[in-house]
Amino acid sequence: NTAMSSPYHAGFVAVIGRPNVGKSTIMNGLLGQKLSITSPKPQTTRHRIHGIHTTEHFQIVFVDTPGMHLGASKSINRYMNRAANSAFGDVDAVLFVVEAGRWSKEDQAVADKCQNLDVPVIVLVNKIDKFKQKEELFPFLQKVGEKVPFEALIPVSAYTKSGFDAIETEILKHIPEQPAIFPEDYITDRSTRFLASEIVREKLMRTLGDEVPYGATVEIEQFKFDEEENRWHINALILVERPGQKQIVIGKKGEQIKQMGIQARKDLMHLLDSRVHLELWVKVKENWSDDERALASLGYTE
Ligand code: GDP
Ligand code: K
Ligand code: MG
Repeated sequence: NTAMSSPYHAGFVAVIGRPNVGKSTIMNGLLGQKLSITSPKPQTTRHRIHGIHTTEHFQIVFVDTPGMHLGASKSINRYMNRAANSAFGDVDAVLFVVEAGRWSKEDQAVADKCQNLDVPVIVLVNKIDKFKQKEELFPFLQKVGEKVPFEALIPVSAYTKSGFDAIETEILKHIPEQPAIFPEDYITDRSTRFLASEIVREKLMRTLGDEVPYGATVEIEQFKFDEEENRWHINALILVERPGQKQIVIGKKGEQIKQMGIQARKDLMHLLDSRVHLELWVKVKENWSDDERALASLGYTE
């Protein structure tokens, strides 16, 4: 074959939008691997995280972000907005995710930010699987198109992966010709230890009711491979803000925390490709989410 191979492309793409539109689910879907945690609760993603998708022809570094939300009064909420905003810097394109059929003030605030960007904005209208009749979507697509200065507007579903080929094609138009930025076997900028703490936190977000998860964070206290036992030993400390929350996390006869442990362990074995011994502990640390020093020591640093 004498055909010239096409030049290599590599670049950064930020995934932005208000909480709960499906940013993390979309990034995981594009990566073909679950990296960023997801749940039906807003503010599941608290930290910026890179997901690196490398092929023979291109490397796309997705930057998943916490959802931008209005009225961030607590320190942790301000941290999340900072993490989201900082993703705008030095990217080659932005994926602005919105939810089909729903446009709120928070979407408008993100759209307003997009007005001043000098990088292309690709709008993804996600969750179209919720619409049986595609025609029902047209007025919404039109409305969104009028509000955002977009390069492309793509209806997608992270559940069915409808529209995913179009996302990749569109991104490739905007990332520069250059060699890969990260080694080809890198999947993220985050440590395995960080990913482990996120897996435990995901179980909290998914399992507990509405109030507790926002007051909870996870610290990995031990993370080591035992050669003799041929398995990882992981101790994770769940920090909550009040004694009542601790009781809820533990549950009646410890049933709640046991179930979360079972689910987290399953994901950790998958992540580490190894057997895992997991211990979960719960401790009260009052007001950690509104205390700058506590936040920094718990890894909430830019
Ligand atoms: P983020 O806060 O924007 O990162 O949103 P997540 O990725 O955590 O997703 C929020 C919720 O929306 C979760 O319950 C997801 O399972 C759900 N979700 C994500 N993508 C889709 C989709 O394409 N269709 C439907 N029906 N739900 C979705
Ligand atoms: K979420
Ligand atoms: Mg997220």
